[in-house]
Amino acid sequence: MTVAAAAVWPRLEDVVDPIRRIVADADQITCLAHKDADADSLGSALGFAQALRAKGRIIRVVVPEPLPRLLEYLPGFEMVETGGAPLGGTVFTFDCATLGRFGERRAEVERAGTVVNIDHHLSNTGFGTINLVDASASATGQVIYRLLRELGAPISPAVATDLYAALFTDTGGFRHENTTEASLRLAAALVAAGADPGWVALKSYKSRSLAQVRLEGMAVAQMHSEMDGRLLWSEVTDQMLEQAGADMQDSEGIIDALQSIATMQIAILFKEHTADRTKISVRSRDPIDATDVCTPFGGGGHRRAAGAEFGDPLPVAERKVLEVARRLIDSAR
Ligand SMILES: [Mn+2]
Repeated sequence: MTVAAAAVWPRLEDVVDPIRRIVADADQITCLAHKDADADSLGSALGFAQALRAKGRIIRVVVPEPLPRLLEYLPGFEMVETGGAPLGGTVFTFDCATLGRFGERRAEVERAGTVVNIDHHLSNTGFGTINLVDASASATGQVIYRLLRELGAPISPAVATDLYAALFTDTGGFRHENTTEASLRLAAALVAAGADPGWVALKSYKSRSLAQVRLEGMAVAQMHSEMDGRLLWSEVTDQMLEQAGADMQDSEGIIDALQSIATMQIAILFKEHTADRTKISVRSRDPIDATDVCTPFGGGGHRRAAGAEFGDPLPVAERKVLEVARRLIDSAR
């Protein structure tokens, strides 16, 4: 169950002064994206970091392992660290709803002196010292843009490009239901500030490797359809990765093929990370909430896109999740 907690979050104007003080006083600031970082999380972190660097602050950008190499087009990507030095005393987090999103960095976030949690997930648990959560924002990048403007930080073409990529991809190229007047107006402002929409679209959706497309072909070819096509699911196994010459990062995008089918109410991609570690990506259409498929297993996300991680082998995870999905579709009839 998602709880309508949005009203209790402090507003931007209530937290901007404390954030301004934190930025001014910190010896070093670490910008932390979530594991399996997407362009919203990492683009927000990189955009924020570069804007504050321009103000002379010492900033690091850290991502839990592994390095998300598909995002190397984001301006500033060369500053991204995985592993290495521990997080500093002041940590900003981007697009992370729960502490579970930090993977092996979780304990460090819990120990950090000050955590500024910036996000747009309704399900955010408010783990920060300061929480700037706006569930009405289409992307965390949108929240970052407003914050940077309030802080009087410059929006350079590099910052604009990172935030545009965040907004563009979290709205599925301005096709998802979270595309709003505000997000389209922000897109125009970011283009005015130097983002190139054609280039970001090329890098986001038209720069795939052969291995990625081959892997998608395999996953689509063996897709399962149940309940008159309402439930669509497939899997990526270790063996498929080997056959396609791909790695798990290349499975990005397969779920989009599944969710493009007209009858779809729930689409699920099961990913075999290790023999006893499975991850799922879930998409849904009305009246089904994708988070309802994932929260029973400790996952979460948004109404239309969610995920979860299991300490189970692939077949076990499939059995558990498909049971929940079938029940949700049954009760939605
Ligand atoms: Mn996001």
